[in-house]
Amino acid sequence: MDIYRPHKNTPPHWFVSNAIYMVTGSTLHKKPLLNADMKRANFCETLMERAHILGWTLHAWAVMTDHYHFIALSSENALSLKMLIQGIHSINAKFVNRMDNLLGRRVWYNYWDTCLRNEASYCARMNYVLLNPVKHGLVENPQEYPFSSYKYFVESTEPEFQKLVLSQPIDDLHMIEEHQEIPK
Ligand code: NI
Repeated sequence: MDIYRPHKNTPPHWFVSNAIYMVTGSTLHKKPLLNADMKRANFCETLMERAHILGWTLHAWAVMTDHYHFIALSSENALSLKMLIQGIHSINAKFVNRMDNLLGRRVWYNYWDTCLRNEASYCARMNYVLLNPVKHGLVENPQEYPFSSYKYFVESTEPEFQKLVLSQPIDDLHMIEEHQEIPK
């Protein structure tokens, strides 16, 4: 399967203070509603498309069957994050429901976002997102997972940056998944 690429083919840059967000979104009741490749492919395409339209620059993403994570540099208007997420949820839900023949069913439940305050936190979260399909047992090698940015990251960033990100400890980030039950 092809690698999903952001429209603006600029490689992720280093950390920018107070402008990079990590977002985690979950399906309703954490049901594995994105249980087909086409559904996750649609999510990736929609994420690229909407981020491009609203001026957000994607740094990393991973889309699983019941949740997703992404890291992106904000557009000039950080408040457009809500619009970005609502657009993605709505477009993807329609696609998923069309495939399942369940018009109007709620697919996406909510999302949680954090503005990343320092480079250490940024690098650890980049690593966390890139390795998330492995963490959730979907693949053994992150390269094998088409619905994450791992390949894009390896192909479009400098080796030193990759080494830095991939050497970050992620053990203390488990709360990112656990926090998903807290409604926003
Ligand atoms: Ni996860």
